Amino acid sequence: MLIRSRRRSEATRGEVTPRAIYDRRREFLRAGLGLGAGLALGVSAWPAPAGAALRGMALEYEPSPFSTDEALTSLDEVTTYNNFFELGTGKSDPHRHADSLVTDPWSIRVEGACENPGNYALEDFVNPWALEERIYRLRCVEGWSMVIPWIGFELNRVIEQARPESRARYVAFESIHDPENLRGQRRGVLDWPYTEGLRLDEAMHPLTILAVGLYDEVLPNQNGAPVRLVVPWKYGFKSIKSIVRIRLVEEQPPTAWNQSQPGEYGFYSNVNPEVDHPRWSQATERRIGAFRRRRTEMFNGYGEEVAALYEGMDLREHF
Ligand SMILES: Nc1nc2c(c(=O)[nH]1)N[C@H]1C(S)=C(S)[C@@H](COP(=O)(O)O)O[C@H]1N2
Ligand SMILES: [Mo]
Repeated sequence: MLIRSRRRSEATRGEVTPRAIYDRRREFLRAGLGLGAGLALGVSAWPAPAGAALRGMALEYEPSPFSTDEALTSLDEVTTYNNFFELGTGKSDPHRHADSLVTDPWSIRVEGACENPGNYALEDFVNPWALEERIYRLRCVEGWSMVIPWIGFELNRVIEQARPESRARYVAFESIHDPENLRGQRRGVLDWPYTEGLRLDEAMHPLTILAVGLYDEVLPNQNGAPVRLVVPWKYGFKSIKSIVRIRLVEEQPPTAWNQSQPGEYGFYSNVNPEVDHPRWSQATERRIGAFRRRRTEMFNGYGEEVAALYEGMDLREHF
């Protein structure tokens, strides 16, 4: 696939050099994979760059068999073309205003219908889990897509640790609420704080991760620091950023986009080329950095893994 940089003059900043280093490291990892299972797959030969540590924790991680080997979207595009309405509604606003997201201190509350709720400092929330690199496609409901090397861990770890009660059937998520610093929250574009939700089995699925980094770096603010959800078979808006609360609940929880425009954004929001958004087709997408539009795949290409979750459901009704 052809990748081009948007502005040649910027090619040396955050694009060509880090990308080249990154690809070399990946070749090293691939070579390691080819040498048999006994070989350690850690990235110790390529220590995380200075700064790529989360409050003193180095972002050491292993590659994952769930990763796609499609060409990556450049670090530059991944961090300058974003949706993060707390930082503004324009695609370049999150990058421009990234500094106004205050992530220190940060704690995450896990609560609701569970036997082991907790209020965790960020370090304690992340530290217990081994990190993996998950290279996922992410497809925005607006019709663009990216391929991003996330660093994170499966959400099911956190949910298991919370020990859900049998009445828990959904998981509700909430983003930071800080209108003093977040310009977007001083306007009523959405009901703040941003909320999202998953059915419990979707949340427990091994493809569903909490990301704390991307491209070898701690998650940049504009991508949802310090912890964001990534659900690769759903439209991008389900992947809620800057999470402060995870709540096990009995009923399908309200979600920000569904509340604001229920006819346009359903609770499930599975990527589905056959169900159009009322104002535009979902049949094709533009991979950021590539020339040509491509066909959008059912469940964003993750159907083999997730289609069983929706057996017997009418996905036009439950869009
Ligand atoms: N809290 C919060 N999370 C959010 C959003 C947002 O505005 N606020 N935008 C969503 C949308 S529409 C998309 S497409 C993805 C974009 O993630 P990225 O900027 O890291 O590519 O984040 C999602 N998560
Ligand atoms: Mo999106």
